Amino acid sequence: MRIDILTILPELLEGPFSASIMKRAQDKGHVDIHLHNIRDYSTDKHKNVDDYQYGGGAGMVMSIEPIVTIIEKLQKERFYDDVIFMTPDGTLLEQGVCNELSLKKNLILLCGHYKGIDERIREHFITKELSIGSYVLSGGELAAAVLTDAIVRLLPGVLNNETSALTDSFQDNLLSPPVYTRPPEYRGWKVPKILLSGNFPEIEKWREKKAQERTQERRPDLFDK
Ligand code: 6GU
Repeated sequence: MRIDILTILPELLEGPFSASIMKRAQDKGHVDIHLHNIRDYSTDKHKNVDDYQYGGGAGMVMSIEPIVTIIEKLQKERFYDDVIFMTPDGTLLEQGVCNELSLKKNLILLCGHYKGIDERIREHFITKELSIGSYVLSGGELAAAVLTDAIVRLLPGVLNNETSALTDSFQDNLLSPPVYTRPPEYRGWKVPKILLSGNFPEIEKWREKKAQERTQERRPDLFDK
């Protein structure tokens, strides 16, 4: 899979992809992540990438030209399944969307900033708009990092059996049950006896019950699904 991220702050995205699972996924060739600095495509003499909005009002708007230049350059090189705009007014990101996107071959993620992007970019190039939650971030970069991480960990070969994405919270609309490791007792706080019993069918039942209780308590919206 290939992911091209269009941003005015590429340095914000270098960190999240240079460690742990995301780094290994790239090193092993499961994903190819390319960062593009929108400013490099500005033809403005000051390398501006934003401008005042027509009709007046506070807040700058990201200009159409540099963004269209990169998108069209990339689309000439290969077919893109989706051109995704990261914006707080997009569709709320959920596991199902991540699962679907993990099956695609090439994606473009555009990180929004300022008051937004010239609406004509959305009309003519954007195929999906995604938000990562009901709060406002300074820009779409961290959201793009979240989306990329959520997709990449689903790619075959990225996780091993032990960390398999199939047992993640949300894959079955259930939160994970509590987990414990050694020691069996710490300051008098004991690990539930059942987990030390070696009775695996009973342990599985216990985990299922705890997962259901936790989901009902914390995320009744998921439980109803
Ligand atoms: Cl995708 N962008 C911004 N700027 N804020 C957000 C968001 C995206 N998702 C939630 N808040």
